[in-house]
Amino acid sequence: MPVESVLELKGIAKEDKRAPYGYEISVEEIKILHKSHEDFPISKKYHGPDFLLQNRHLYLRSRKMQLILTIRSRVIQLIREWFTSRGYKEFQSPIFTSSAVEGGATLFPVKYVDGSTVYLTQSWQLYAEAAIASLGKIFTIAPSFRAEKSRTRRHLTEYWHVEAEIPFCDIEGLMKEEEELISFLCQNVAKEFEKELKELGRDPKDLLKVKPPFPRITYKEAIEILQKSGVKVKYGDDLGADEEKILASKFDIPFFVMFYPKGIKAFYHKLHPEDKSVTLSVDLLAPEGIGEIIGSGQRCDSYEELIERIKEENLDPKSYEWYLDLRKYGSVVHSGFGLGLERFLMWILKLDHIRDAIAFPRLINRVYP
Ligand code: NSS
Repeated sequence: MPVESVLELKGIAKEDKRAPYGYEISVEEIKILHKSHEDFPISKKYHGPDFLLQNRHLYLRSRKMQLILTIRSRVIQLIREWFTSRGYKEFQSPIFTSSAVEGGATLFPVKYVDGSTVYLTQSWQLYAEAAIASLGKIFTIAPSFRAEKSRTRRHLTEYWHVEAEIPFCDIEGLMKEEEELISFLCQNVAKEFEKELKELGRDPKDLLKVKPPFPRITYKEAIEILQKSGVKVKYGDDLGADEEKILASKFDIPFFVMFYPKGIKAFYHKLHPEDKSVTLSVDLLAPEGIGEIIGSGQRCDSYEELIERIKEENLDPKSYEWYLDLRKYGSVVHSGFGLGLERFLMWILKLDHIRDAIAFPRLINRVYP
């Protein structure tokens, strides 16, 4: 029968250590359910990444994709378990939005039914900040969209975003939640998928090491470390994939980078009370050169400070009127984070490229199949 044909076999299953899955069937009866065409495009010979992406619908059947997508499915279950067991409610925000969360450069415009332009969401955050006043602490697992022009190993144009928003929580409390969630996921994946992780080239012991507290450095210290390593960066520069890679090679568990200057972080971050030139922002970077997996921070909760920041960033206060209202009525200290699911999987499963952390990757040059 051609490869990929579907057969129903009847017989006796016997344990056999030599068999790849530990059992062999001595077949007594065969029924052909489907005879495949002869020309299944994927064979044992080497295929380049473009060919496999073009045939992604069939490549999903490979052992590698099967392992990755199985663990991905379990990770999503574990995330829901972690949040709900801690009293978070699951909350959904719209995908069509009228304004930017993470800056205008990566917005995807969509022609709306009334002829106006709307955008695909970059993050649920602004809506989540409205919802916490009603629901308390909340989370979501939803797609986010970024028109990233950068062709790197860690950017998708559509990715799954695990986000949380927490009232009465400052940056300290926020980092505790993040390190506990990440450790919980690493511990459970390491224990449940020992064999599968090894097959993917990840030693489960690497993940068992991931326990709170995670190391912390400030943005300023990060710049000093980079300068000492000979990288040409100066205070105030954003950390790109290359800089993060160098930083991330110095740690073997995830670590926090705190207090980025306001010029390189979104308008919604609260300014540091002792140094208004930096924000109460914190990113979580994964080791082994992966870099940022979480972006997060304490939110600006003062009406006056927020409107000043919106103007400073040359944004239109009119588009953010409803968001400003949240600082007029019952504003509380609050914080939140966003974890890129595929970035996280890329790290824990030791994948070379983010595209393999999702079934049908959307990249700058690919939306087929
Ligand atoms: O832009 S982020 O750093 N932060 C936010 O969107 C906040 N508004 C989240 C929040 O506080 N609720 O993105 C968060 C994470 C980032 O750390 C990456 O892990 C992931 O989202 N991310 C991406 N993953 C894959 N591809 C692309 N293009 C991408 N952009 C961000």
